[in-house]
Amino acid sequence: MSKIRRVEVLKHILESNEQIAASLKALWSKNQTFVVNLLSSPGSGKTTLLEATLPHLKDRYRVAVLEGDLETERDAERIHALGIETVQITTGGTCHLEAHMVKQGWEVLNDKDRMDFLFVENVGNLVCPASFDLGEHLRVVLLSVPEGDDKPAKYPVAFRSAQALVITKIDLLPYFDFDLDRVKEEALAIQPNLQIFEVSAKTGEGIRDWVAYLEAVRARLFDRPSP
Ligand SMILES: Nc1nc2c(ncn2[C@@H]2O[C@H](COP(=O)(O)OP(=O)(O)OP(=O)(O)O)[C@@H](O)[C@H]2O)c(=O)[nH]1
Ligand SMILES: [Mg+2]
Repeated sequence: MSKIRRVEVLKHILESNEQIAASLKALWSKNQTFVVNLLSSPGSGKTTLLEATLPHLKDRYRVAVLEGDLETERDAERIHALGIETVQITTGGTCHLEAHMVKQGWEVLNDKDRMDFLFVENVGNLVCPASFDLGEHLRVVLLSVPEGDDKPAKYPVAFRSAQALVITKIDLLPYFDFDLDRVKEEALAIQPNLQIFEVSAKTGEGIRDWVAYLEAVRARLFDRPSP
């Protein structure tokens, strides 16, 4: 297994984020690479959700991960330990990923034109990443039980722009005053089409439904059955 590659992004001033995102999306769609953008506050469980998800996909699909962080390769090391090709994108202070950064990360993947799934873990932040299209096919917002059940209404942009909400760390429900119904109601008031999942990476609860959803959306999009 090759080592983790690290991309320190350069400023890109020639094309707008929208232009780059649109060209990436066209390319990924042509290659049938299903791209998933995960966004949430720091510590909501993005990397842990990937660690629980990827073992269900990696033997049947070609999978790669782009890890966005301000600093360090810690998340990339965790994914790389699963035997999955990973590129760490360090933004050097920028609180979100932009399409040109993702393009630079994707370009160094060994098998970039032959991926079935590409997961992008955005920088931990529930505000800024929501405003940047990365050309993804699916945007997923995570909300963990310890963060509190009032967050969808307080941070609506992330929830409005996503197609799926994953409520994480549900094994902690007995210890927090977290009203699942309230979260679902508020999130659906902001984005009525949200698909909502309740998962615990710790116990494995809900992971299979989440994985089945990812496979189904990919198959529907590219109009061919899962292998
Ligand atoms: N109890 C419990 N803890 C969890 C679960 N998922 C994640 N955690 C813990 O939450 C902490 C943060 O998880 P990460 O996956 O690193 O969170 P992240 O969203 O990737 O964080 P950033 O990349 O820094 O934004 C870790 O200590 C995890 O072990 C879960 O389902 N249950
Ligand atoms: Mg992480």
